[in-house]
Amino acid sequence: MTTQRTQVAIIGAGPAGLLLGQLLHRAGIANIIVERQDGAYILGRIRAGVLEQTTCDLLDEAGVGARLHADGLVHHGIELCFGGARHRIDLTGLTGGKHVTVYGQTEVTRDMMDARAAAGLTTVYHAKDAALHGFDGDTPRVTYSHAGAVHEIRCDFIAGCDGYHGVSRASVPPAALSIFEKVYPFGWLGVLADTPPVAHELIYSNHERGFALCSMRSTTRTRYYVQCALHDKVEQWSDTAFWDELRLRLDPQAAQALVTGPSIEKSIAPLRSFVAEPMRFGTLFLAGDAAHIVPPTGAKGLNLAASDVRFLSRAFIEHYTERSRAGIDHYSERCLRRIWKAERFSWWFTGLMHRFPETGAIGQKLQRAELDYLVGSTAASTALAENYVGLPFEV
Ligand code: FAS
Ligand code: PHB
Repeated sequence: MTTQRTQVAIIGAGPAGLLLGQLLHRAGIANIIVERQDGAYILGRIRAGVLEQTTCDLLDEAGVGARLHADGLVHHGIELCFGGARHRIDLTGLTGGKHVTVYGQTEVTRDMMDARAAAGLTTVYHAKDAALHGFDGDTPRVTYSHAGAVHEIRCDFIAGCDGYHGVSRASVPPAALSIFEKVYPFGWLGVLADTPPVAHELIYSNHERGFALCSMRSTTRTRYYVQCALHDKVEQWSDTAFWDELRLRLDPQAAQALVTGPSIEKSIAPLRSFVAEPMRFGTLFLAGDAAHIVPPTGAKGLNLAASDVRFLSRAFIEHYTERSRAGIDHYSERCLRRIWKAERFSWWFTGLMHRFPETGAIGQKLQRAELDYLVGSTAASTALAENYVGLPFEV
């Protein structure tokens, strides 16, 4: 067995792990990332598309914001489509000047991978059977197998950035965890296509046939979603079937303007609300999807991962530079205060925009009444807008 020594061992080279590694490196804190897939596989996963300003600020702090500012699309509003018409929510006007940036998670991940490689930092791809040891004490270790050999990393801390299906949360004694979970009775069928966006801003549609979302990655690449049955399989959905269904769920103008084309990616994602508390166990810290999942309606998943990393990187920096444990000791409670507000917003927006057959005709009537109230009330629209652009950090 080979043995390496570092200060922070990071499990997972998704957005949370890469961003944490980059911020620690810039603060002079040594770290190694252990990732079970390879970079191409990670970049092939099509996920988030909307970044909060605080996430963009953190990417700048990490020194990886150049392409984001060059290619990202600044959006000052979103549109809600219901009853055959679209209603704009003026995000910037309602939040005193804030906005969101449309820039795909794939590109965020690529920028961080490139920066990590340029800095010569260690990312072990194809690392199998990662296991966490000794995190209930002060000498945590990570072991993994790679290229037919077993390797060990001795470290001061372990950051579990390995997502919902990762090994980190699974390594915590179940009795030490409180799990909160809600599974939604439908999924999102997503399509990526090299077509021009149907509108300048995102369209969230509540339709009796189901939810639809018109998003984008650039002015020439689009990302669309339709709510689908939980047991649907991608193979059941031809491109034509997808485009026809999307068109049916949009207002006449958008349906007319929709430019279709061959899908370059097509996938179905389940929707759940999930939180594991607490997020710290001795010298193991969970961040991102390893600790929480939101339904993507509110575009919070990636942004919450970034906010966890903001707290965690600052905690480690305080520990090493100021010999302070305040950030470490308060990490979990600080993250969870922000996480639960994003969970609430994502749950509320999902409940408002999707078709829930079990709530019957009155359910749709109540949704329509809330939508009519929302677009007609400055107070209600402001509540949506300030959550969508991202609530301010409390500490
Ligand atoms: P990630 O899951 O991205 O990364 C975890 C990494 O850990 C992966 O690379 C994985 O291979 C690795 N790993 C796992 N187990 C390991 C092990 N045992 N050893 C080593 N490595 C291991 N968010 C939005 O805001 N909008 C969206 O539209 C959206 N769509 C999504 C669609 C899907 C199918 C999924 C799953 C998520 C979606 N999300 C969306 C949320 C998504 O963007 C996450 O919030 C984001 O990827 C979180 O980043 P990480 O916490 O880094 O986790
Ligand atoms: C996306 O572009 O993938 C996207 C945008 C907004 C959401 C969810 C997904 O709420």
